[in-house]
Amino acid sequence: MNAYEVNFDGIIGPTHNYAGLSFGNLASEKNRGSVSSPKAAALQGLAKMHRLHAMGVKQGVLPPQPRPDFSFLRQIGFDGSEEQIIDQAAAHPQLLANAYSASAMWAANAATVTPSADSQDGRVHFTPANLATTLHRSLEPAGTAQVLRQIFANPRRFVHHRPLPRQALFADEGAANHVRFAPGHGEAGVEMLVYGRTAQDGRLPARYPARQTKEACEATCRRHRLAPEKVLLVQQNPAVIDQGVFHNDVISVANETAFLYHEDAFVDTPAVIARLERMLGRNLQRMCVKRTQVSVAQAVESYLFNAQLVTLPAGGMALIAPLECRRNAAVKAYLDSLLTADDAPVTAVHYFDVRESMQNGGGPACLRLRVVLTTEELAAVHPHVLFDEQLHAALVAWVHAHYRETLSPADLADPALAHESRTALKALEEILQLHLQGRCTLS
Ligand code: SUG
Repeated sequence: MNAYEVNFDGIIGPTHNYAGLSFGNLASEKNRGSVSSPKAAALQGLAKMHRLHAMGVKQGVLPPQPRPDFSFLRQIGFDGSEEQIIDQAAAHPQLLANAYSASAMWAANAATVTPSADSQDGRVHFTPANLATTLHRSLEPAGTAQVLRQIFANPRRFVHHRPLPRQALFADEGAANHVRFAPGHGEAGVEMLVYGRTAQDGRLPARYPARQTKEACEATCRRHRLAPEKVLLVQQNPAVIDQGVFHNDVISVANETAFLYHEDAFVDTPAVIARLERMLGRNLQRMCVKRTQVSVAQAVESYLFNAQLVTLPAGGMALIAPLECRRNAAVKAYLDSLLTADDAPVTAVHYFDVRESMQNGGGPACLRLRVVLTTEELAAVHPHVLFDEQLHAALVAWVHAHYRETLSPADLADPALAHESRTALKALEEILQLHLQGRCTLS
């Protein structure tokens, strides 16, 4: 089956800021209160998409969500006009920051997606993540569902599930904890879902939250009609969660049968690898990073595993790594060694500046949602979100027209920001031909 992996990157929204909202995400905590640059952030994201597109990798975009989320602010008791709501909420800066978060940029947490080759009904399945663990991210699922339904509209090809119940037992963070292995994108594969906790087992991180449950993974597999013998549920190592690995994509990444992972990624990592190879019926192209090569702390600092591992149209695989990997001597040495190894599948490493996102704990892989599509499915995608030179130029011009150079936490109290953000999204609706304002009831 002819199929492609399309990377749908979240466009970084005009209210991108550093509010320290994610406990257990070390970068978010460290940069709380820093001044952000929404314009630089969005341009960095677009530059990454542009370069991947130029490399021949299929690329799409997902829009930012309307922020601040006025329906949330009304729900928690602020009322009156838009200005009055912001004025009241400004007395509770943390609540206002939650309403203003541009966190939908991290599209790897938007949804879990199963390609049609893996689902028993031959359709592509989407479950928007409920993101139940953090308040700011729990505001995303309705907007995400609305957008995914518009982009993947044909019910003969695409199935949209509702987010799982927004409750601790079903806490779900989407594709960041979902890893697919297959000999080729279009072939049936094995889906590995990684959880941090389960109601049946007492092993928990001691310090930081485990954001994904086994129960959520099981529910997703049932809904997506995955054959049980093609699913592996794996527990993330609680000790690495406590070192800042809040999603699996901060400690492992796979593409086709290539697997880059840290030896401490899972509870009993060697057993996970052995089971995967049995289920796949073939060997993985293993790139196991030892703690003597790169410690978990260095992995979290550099976001080595939050690289994108992509198949190049001309053959080989490229690793799309954050610049921070080049600056870390141990990580750089490891990546250099990959390129010279005879049997490593990685044929190129490209370093990208996504610093504005990195400072909130989001690397190159966090910024994209992988969707494997056959030629026919790709033809059924809303065409205005598929990346080309024209869309790139339109989005760059749009960012220059609507984004602030800088944003400090105090700026969130300025009602002008809400109006700017809304004007920007209205203009984006025209460019992408999408309806984005559904949840935002501005007076
Ligand atoms: O959920 N940061 C995001 C980063 C998400 C990274 N995604 C993946 N690993 N796939 C999070 O913790 C910080 C927002 C703030 O503090 O202002 C934030 O939400």
